[in-house]
This record gives sequence, structure tokens and C-alpha cells, in this order.
Amino acid sequence: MSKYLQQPLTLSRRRFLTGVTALAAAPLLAGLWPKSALAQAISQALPQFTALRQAQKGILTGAHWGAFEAIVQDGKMVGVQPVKDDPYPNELIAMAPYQVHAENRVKYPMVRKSWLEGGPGSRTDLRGHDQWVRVSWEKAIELVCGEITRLQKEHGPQSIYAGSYGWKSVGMLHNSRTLLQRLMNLTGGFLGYAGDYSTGAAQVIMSHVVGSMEVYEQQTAWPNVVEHSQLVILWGCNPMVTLKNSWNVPDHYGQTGFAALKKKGTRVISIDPVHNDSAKFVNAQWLAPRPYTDGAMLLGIAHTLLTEKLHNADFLHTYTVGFDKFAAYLLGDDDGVAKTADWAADICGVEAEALRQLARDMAGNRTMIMGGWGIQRQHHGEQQHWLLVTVAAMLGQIGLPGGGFGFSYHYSSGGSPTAKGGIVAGISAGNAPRNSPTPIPVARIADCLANPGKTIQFNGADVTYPEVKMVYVAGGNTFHQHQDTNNLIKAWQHPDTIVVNEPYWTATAKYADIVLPATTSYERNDLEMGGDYSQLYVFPMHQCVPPQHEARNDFDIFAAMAAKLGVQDAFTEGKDETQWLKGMYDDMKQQARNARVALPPFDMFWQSNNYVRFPVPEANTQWVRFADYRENPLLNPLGTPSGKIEIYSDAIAKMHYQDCRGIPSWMPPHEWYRGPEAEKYPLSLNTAHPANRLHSQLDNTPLRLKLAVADREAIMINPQDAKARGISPGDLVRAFNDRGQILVGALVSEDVRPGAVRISEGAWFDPADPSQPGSICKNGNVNCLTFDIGTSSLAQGNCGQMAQLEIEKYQGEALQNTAHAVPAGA
Ligand code: PGD
Repeated sequence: MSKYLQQPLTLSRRRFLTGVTALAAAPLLAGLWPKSALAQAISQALPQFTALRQAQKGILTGAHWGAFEAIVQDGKMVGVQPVKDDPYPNELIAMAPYQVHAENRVKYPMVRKSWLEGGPGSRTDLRGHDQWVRVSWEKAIELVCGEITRLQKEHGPQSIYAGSYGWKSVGMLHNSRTLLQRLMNLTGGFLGYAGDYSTGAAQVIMSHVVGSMEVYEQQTAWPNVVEHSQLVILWGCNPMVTLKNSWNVPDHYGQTGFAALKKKGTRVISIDPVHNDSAKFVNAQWLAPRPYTDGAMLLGIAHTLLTEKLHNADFLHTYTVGFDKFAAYLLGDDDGVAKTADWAADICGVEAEALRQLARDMAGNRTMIMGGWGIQRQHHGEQQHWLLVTVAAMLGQIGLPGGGFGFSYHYSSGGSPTAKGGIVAGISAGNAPRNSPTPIPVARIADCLANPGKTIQFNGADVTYPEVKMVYVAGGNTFHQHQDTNNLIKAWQHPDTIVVNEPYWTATAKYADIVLPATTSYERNDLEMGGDYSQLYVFPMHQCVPPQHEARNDFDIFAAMAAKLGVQDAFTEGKDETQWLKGMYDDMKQQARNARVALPPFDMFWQSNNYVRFPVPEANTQWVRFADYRENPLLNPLGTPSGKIEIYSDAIAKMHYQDCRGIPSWMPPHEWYRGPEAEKYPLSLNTAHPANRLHSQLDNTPLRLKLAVADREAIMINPQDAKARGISPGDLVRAFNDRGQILVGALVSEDVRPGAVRISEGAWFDPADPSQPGSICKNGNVNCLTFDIGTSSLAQGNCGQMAQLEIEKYQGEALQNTAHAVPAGA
């Protein structure tokens, strides 16, 4: 047996011995039976459990960016190897050793000095620049539990915001967000959130228009798209980048779909202010609208379809409601403005003839519109997705092979055909107590903290903010995810207490009162599904290295709090890590068995260091979204009030919102190139998801340097805009507006249209002087520039994809980037 094969057993022994039953026997079993032989024996006996890995060199685990084997030497992770089954492994997995052994790990429980000395609410203005004091775990647990008890008693569950939005790590047991909510539900309840930062606007509007959130639904299967689509429109998405990651462990099937389109030579058009990697990969034609004008562009296309009689009147009649009202709007019957291609071209900057030709091409071919989500992370973002569905309905191809629209081809490999087997259900948050407060829209958190008692409108209801006294974050990075960072800093001073469970000293941790060191997923055992939409794999996530420093698993942290608060048995259900995993596996195995897929017993599965790949039924490779609705709309109605696609929504019309009417329409956004702000701030910001990390995760690894310019987040600037400001490639640039300022590095490129600049989201916030409001961020956190208002009264999504700004060559002394440094005393 090679040295590598022995590693997992040696490293895990301590934990195996503390566990009971299954895993306790593991070292012995492996010692007697080489793993490859074990896997072979299993695969012979159980055809679905194939020995999939080429060389079993390391410890099998997984992350949001792929499944891999960790190579461990002398207790340290030193390398990785992607699993053989991954068709598109990426460089993010190679960062795992740097994650585990990062210098900016939170090593011990830490408490902000003023809070420790003065108690809750003390000198909240010092958050982010106070001193830190190390405390024991016992003390830390006592402090947090004391605060939970005080607040529940004196102010009720609405005073504790424990929604804790964030991407955490993969793993169905060690799910930090759910574990936090499980504890809070057992101890009196908490204030949670509705929606998410990804699809805040789209998920609400789509529920009214097609009767489901749509953005997270399975898409027409890729093989069907490759076979039938003649024209693919990438509308505001960059799948070859965003498909690197997924919510579970990715199957990376989507990339194979795009590769197949490329091989076949299918025509693709990319509509994006940036000539992105995916457009280049599939040799797409590039149409570059001005930022935030896609709604107008879609109206120009719709007008052309209508006036050139290219629309499918039969489809509209049978499957939709309200087209007559929309047609009247298109023609300008109600406002005197016909939304012609010329009208649209004037706004969006794409030539009118190109818009007319696009409409004709879409109508003349089997067309699949793949819509991204950035276009709805904008003021009035609801309109874009509503209009995309409306144009697709006018084309009349919804429910046909290779036709219609799909809003998840760029995310987690939507369209990866669904397998047949079982699903691992994670640990649950449990039942919320009856008096649990009404959740707030997730992106309104800063508004809520700063304005207790304020009432906002939200999807037909009124939501009144409670007074939040405690914020608990576990698995999220609020100081990255939220818009208008400097406004957040002010709002963040309101609560008495902020607790953060984190592996790293992120800005969110630095701005907390109590920071509890959490393990990374590589320091614990877990299970995760592979393929969000395909549900193709079950991956064991074996512990690779022991918990680093004094880090603890979130499960253990919350279990300790549960013990202190008298709810330990309810929290743990009397089970340890091994027993939880075995229970989850056994439930999944039973489902698989019902689907006639045999799996090995848990012990054998776990010990084999292998993973399950479920079979994919042939029929699923040709699955077409909305085909059942198209075939029989009476028997298979949509979940809308009319049962049809609602181009006019009576429900929305009756809400009487000024910023979201009963039909999709064009409304100028809060800030844009024609607004008054553009005189001072002429450039329009695009804040795409980064290519080299997941949101803010991995910003503290060497991969950052691959795309950083001048050691900062890059800003992509068109040569015309750079020249006009005397900016050369590689220069340090100050990007600014009235809300904030950041240091970025100039990437001068024709890949971005003039007037637009791109700065990816996710660079950790690093103010030059944290005691000064609006101090320049030295690492380039783009949310210092974005604004914090809801997309509309309907969805209250975030507007993180937009802002007007100006840039200048930075003339000051080069400031040291300290985004990934450990705060003094920690
Ligand atoms: P992540 O960087 O994934 O970002 O915001 P989100 O907060 O999800 O942060 C997750 C944090 O969890 C990291 O700090 C990580 O270290 C920590 N973590 C990981 N594993 C564990 C664990 O096991 N336990 C604990 N306790 N912590 C853990 C993302 C959000 O940003 C999203 S989803 C979107 S779509 C938005 N995108 C944009 C955008 O495009 N543009 C702008 N301007 N702003 C955005 N914000 C939003």
C-alpha cells in the first residue's frame, strides 16, 4: 500500500476512535483489504457503485468548485488531484491546501476589547478598528449564550437576526447556516430573511409570470439543446466562468454542453457589455448594449416581432394572458411612445437594424434564450426576466425541443440530465416557533438595522423592520455581499452584539464583536450531492487534516451552545458526526433502492474512499422544460392565477406599485448613463462574478494574483476611456463616486464597450483607515461603489450590478494591501 493510501486512516484515526459503530472499524478493514481491491469488489457486486477514480492517491473530498482527492503529508494538505469523472476540473481546487493552511485563519475565539469590557452595545463605533482579546472556548460560548438568553427574554426573537446569508461550504451535515438556525429555533426563534442575493428580483417576478421561481428549475436537457437549437442567445451570462462553481459539488456538465455547441457550430449570440470568456469560447457574435438598458433592447425586439408579424399569435392565445395590453404598450397606445427598434437603439446603443435582424433570426430559427442573473440585480431588475419570457412567448417556442428560455444554464449546470437514485437530505433547521418574526427581504438588512420601525412594501405585503440587537453570521460574508459598504458600516453600528463563525479574518469577522474560529470543510467528515440539477453523484467528504489551531466545526460550536442553553438533546438528537452521516446515507440508500439502484452499506461506502454515480435514464437526456404544459395546458397548468404565462399580471397590477406595473415595461434605472449623476460619474459599472474565486471565497489564496493588477482587483476599461484619462495598462486607478472609493488595477481592453467598466465582485474590503468613513478600500471591494436600494417594491432584490462612477490614475503613495492580514492582537 502506498504512503498516500495510508494517509486518510492515520489522520482520521483520532476521530474514528471517538466515533461509534461504522467508522470505528475502518482502519482495520483498510489494513486488511487494499482500497482498490475493495472498490473493485464493490463494483462487481453493485454495478451502480463503480470504481471511478483512476489512481487512489489521496483523500476524497469536495468543494463548491469540484470533487478532488487531497494529498496529505505529515498532517498538511500539500496537493490535490481532480476526480477522474470531472469533465472540466478547474484551478480553484488547487487552492485547497492554501485554504486550510491560510495565514489569516481565525485561530482562537476572540472578543472585541470594548465589548468584553463594557458589555453588549459598547463602543460599536470601534467595530473594525478596536483591539481583540483572546478568550477560551468556554468563555466564548458563555458570552454568546448569555446574549441570546438576555435578548430572547428582554426583546424577543425579532431582536436576533440569524438569517446569515451566504455560500458557506458544501456538506449536508456541517451546514453552518442551517445549524445556526436550528439552534435559534430551539431557543425561541429568530429574524430570518426572504429571497437571496443571486436572484432576488427574478425569483419573485417569475412566480407571478410562470408560477415558479424558475431560476432554480431544471432546464431543457443539454443533449436536446445541442440537437435541436439552431440559435442560442446568451443574454447577460458568462457560463464558462460561473459554471466552475455550484451550490453542491459541481458535475461540470454545462461546460460539456457549450463545448458540444461549439463543436457542432451552432450559432450563438452573446448580449453583454463585455465580450466575455464564454462568448469567445463558443465563437459567439457579440452585441454590446449599454449597461442597464436590456429592458429597452428587449422591447425593441418585441416591437419588431409584432409589427413584422413574426410573433406566434396561436401560442400567445393558447398559453398566455394579457398580450393585448402588452401589444398596446409596445405600440405606444397608452403613453404615445412606440417601442420601436429605433427607440430601443437610441437607449441601448445597439443599432436598430441589428435589433430588427436579431428579432428576425430568433423567429426564423429554433431559438434558446439563456438568460443570466446579473441583468436582474439592477434597479427595476424584475422587468428584464419578464421581458425575456415575453419575447420567448412571442416566438412561440416555449416547450419545444431546443426552444424557449432557460435561466439556469449558467448556474450549477442547469440542463445536466437528472439521474435516477437517491438524494442526501441535509440536517434541518427544525421547526420555527409559532411566534417567529416575519422575514425581511435579504438585501434590505442594512436598511433594517438602521431604521427599526420602518415599513416597506414587499410583493404585495407590508414589512415592518424590528429593532435588531444581535446579528449572527455563520457561513456568509456580509461585508462582501452587501451593497454600499460605507452605508453598511454605519448600519452595522446599531446592534448591541455581532457574532461571526468564520475560518478566516474576513472584513465581516473584523467588524464583529465575537469571532469564533470555524473549521474548513477539509477538517471534518461530511456527505454532499454532486450535480445540483443532475443529482448524479454522492460524494463522501473525508476529513483530510485535523481541525487547525483551535477551530471547531460549526456543529460542535452550536451543540456546545445548545448544551449551555438546555437544548442539547434536541439539537444533536443524541447523534455524533458518524451517526448523522450514516443516517443520511441510509435514507438516501433507501430512496435509491426504491428506484431500483443498489448501493453498498454505509461502512463499505465510506471505507472505499469512493463515490456513487447514479444512472441517467435515457428519457431524461431529452427532457424539455414546459413540454407538459405545451402538450396539455389544462391538465398541466402553471402555478399562476390564470394557469398560463402572465404577460399581464392582475395580481401585480392590483399592488399599484409605481416601480412594477401589471405588464413588463421600460423604466429608467436609479443611476445610468443618462441620469443627472452621469455628468459627474459618466462610467457605468458592471460587477460580474469573478473567474478565479467564488464570490469572496479564495480571495486569500495565490489564485488572486492570477487576475489581480498592481496587487488589486482589476478594473477592465475600454482603451478610449483609459486614454481620455491618461490611464495605461497596469496603472493603479482610483474608482469613486459619492458613496465610496476603491483602489483597482487597470486592465485596458477592447473587450468592454466604451462607457462601461468591469470590476468583479468579491475582493475583501480593506479600508485604508477604518476609523474614517469612506476611507479608500485598498483591495478593490466593488460594493463600496454600488447603491443600496431595492430593485422595486415588488421584489426588493439587490442592485449590486450597477452604479455610475468615475476613475482617475491614482497619484498617491501606493498603499499596502492588507485585506488578508490578521488584525493586530489576533
Ligand atoms: P462568500 O464569499 O461565498 O459570499 O455572498 P456570500 O456571503 O455568500 O462568503 C461565504 C463565507 O462563508 C466566506 O467568508 C467563507 O470563509 C465562509 N465559510 C465557508 N465555509 C464555512 C463554514 O463551514 N463555516 C463557517 N462558519 N463559515 C464558512 C455572495 C453574494 O454576493 C451572492 S450569492 C451574490 S449572487 C451577490 N453577487 C454580487 C454581485 O454580482 N455584485 C455585487 N456588487 N455584489 C454581489 N453580492 C452578492
